[in-house]
Amino acid sequence: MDIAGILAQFEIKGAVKEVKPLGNGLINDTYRVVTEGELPDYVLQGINNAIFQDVDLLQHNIEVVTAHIRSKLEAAGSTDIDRKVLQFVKARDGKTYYRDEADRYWRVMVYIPDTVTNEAVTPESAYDCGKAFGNFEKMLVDVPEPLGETIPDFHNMELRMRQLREAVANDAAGRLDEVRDIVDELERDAAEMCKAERLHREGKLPKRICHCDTKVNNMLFDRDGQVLCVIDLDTVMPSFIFSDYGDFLRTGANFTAEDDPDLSHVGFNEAIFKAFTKGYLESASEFLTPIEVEHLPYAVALFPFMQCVRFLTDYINGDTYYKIKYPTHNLDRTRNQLALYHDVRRHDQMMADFIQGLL
Ligand code: GN1
Ligand code: MG
Repeated sequence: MDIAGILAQFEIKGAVKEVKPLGNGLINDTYRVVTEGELPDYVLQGINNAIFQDVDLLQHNIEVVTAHIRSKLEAAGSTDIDRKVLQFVKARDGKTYYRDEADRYWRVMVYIPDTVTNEAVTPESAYDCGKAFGNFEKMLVDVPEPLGETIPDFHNMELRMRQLREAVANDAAGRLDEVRDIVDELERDAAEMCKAERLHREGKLPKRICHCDTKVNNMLFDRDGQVLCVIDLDTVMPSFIFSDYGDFLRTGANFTAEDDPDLSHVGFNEAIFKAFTKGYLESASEFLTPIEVEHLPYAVALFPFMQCVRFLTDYINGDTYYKIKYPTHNLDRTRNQLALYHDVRRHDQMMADFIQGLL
């Protein structure tokens, strides 16, 4: 891969000293481009266009969102704005991405220096994360133009069930026998978990601009632990707010990583749930409708359930979507998320009571 040739397509300043891998996303390939001297470093990303098939739409969404956030920060008199919103570097043709001869897509952002990313959440940071993601949604309630779905029906539970059923019907990797009990278990709760789509069809649940990948490692913190900004904007699209609220807790409030094969480590962390929910509602309650608030505990259960369905579908299909490190990686992830789902359900009443108490 001709990294130097790709970088030459972008209007970057300074001589490149080193290019090294950055982060641990499961989808895109990300590198830090270190430049000589005082000039800024950059982040180079190869966009996974098997997953994000409409790169033009993807980058359009991101441009609209970052410009809107920037204008909100300016209007609020915020300082240090370049560290609070991502800035994309234009390619020679004026676009914010470049397509190489091999039909791979690339983009470049300015690297925000002196930042820290975290893989784990503490009750203290969970409160700030809740505020930050609530605030992110709040800034985007009035985006000036409609955004597209960068992955159509990304968090549509009905679609995810259809994909699972299709995988089961095909059994492409011959793995179905091994996981049939898990499929049956998921089927038992599937109708209940598809409630959001029903409420939406009945006109009771709106779609809003959401981040849709609200993991703590998709936020940048400064060296004092303050949240600076939300990153990884590929999945910013219209969705139910459950996406942001529920998916954060799926990873943040699990006592262990989503792929820990030791299920005795898996469990729902009440302290993190409470702190995150408090922060989230402090910034989001002014625009949320009662039906959205009432279904927040549903959202907490929905995301481990949905992720379990997605990992299992990929396992049955023979690992065509998520990067894996060993053959049963997706199966371990599936079992982990199922265990988390069950533990969350044991907290249904606690969650409802806690949210009621905050209002
Ligand atoms: C993917 O690449 P990463 O880790 O940010 C996935 C999420 C899943 C997550 C599970 C576009 O996100 O939806 O929740 O893996 N992103 C996409 O680890 O499918
Ligand atoms: Mg990420």
